Amino acid sequence: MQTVYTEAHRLHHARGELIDGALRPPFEKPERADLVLAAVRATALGDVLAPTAHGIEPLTRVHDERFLAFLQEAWALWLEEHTDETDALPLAWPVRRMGQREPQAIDGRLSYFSFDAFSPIMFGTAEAVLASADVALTGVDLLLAGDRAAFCLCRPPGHHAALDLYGGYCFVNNASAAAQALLDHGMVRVAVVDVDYHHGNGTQDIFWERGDVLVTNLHGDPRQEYPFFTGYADERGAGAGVDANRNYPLPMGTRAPAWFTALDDALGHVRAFTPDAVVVSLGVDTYKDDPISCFELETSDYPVLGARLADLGVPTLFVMEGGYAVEAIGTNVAGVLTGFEGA
Ligand code: OKP
Ligand code: ZN
Repeated sequence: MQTVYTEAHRLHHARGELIDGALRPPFEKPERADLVLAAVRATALGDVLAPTAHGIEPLTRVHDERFLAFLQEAWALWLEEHTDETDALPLAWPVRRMGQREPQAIDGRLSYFSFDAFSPIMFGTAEAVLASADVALTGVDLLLAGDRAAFCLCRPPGHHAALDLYGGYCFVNNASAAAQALLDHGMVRVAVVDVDYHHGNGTQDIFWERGDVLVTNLHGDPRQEYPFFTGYADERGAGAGVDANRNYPLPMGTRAPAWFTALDDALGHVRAFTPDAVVVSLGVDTYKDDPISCFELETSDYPVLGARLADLGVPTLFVMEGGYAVEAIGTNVAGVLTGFEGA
């Protein structure tokens, strides 16, 4: 399979990440993509291509237009009221017992369009975010042209970004934009398999009332894990989307046997859905040594995951999400992809 990648991800490089009450060196950093690219190049996986520009239109299919416009202008607005010595961060949200009107001040608008304080915006964020979406949409083009699979080396990641909310290091939902683009180019049903350690609340939100996109999600139990307020098993979708959302919250310390049991259940639903394509939100923060996650998958488990996905026998788009154990991220991602190819 081919990989889609661009250096533009480097334009997004947080100065610091709000972690445990302090600004610390970020976990979500450019080196992550560099290491995944190096590992892919070290395998015989296939060519690495640059993305082509798809513009904003495919993103308006899954995001609110005001939200997309805000992401484009946020840094300039921040600079009108702040210096460029800090990244732009929200600090006060419209939660329970408050209204939901969009304010005018940049500080208020950052909060209005976000749900946490560890997804900083800086000078190059908007460009990097659009390039990351282009990576996913270029992968879609490869599937539409007949490739069996493609790897979209997206950074920043996307699965936490909802209709009009950014957070969790995510600004635009690359996997959702890709799924929607597949439908917009003639596919009838698309399934998302989100194997990142964290619940893909954004993807769930975007397709919540949709019956043409099945969203399945394995993740840390929201009673213990970020994003804390989504990811319960009883969240099954609404309206036309009832039963087209399947969550598998798993306890901290989950090891391969229990994880693969949940995966097999999710893949059973995918098979029953008879999708025309599968979009895999590929996070490898399920790895035992991930610094911010608490599952116990081993490097040898990732090729098994790839093989199980290949068994579906459906065109498959891999979209990069999380994974913060930099010493292993490349090996683990390459393991999934080569496991898929070898199956
Ligand atoms: C992004 B992706 C709370 C820490 C929250 C942020 C996790 C963002 C994950 N104690 N950490 O899904 O990998
Ligand atoms: Zn994650």
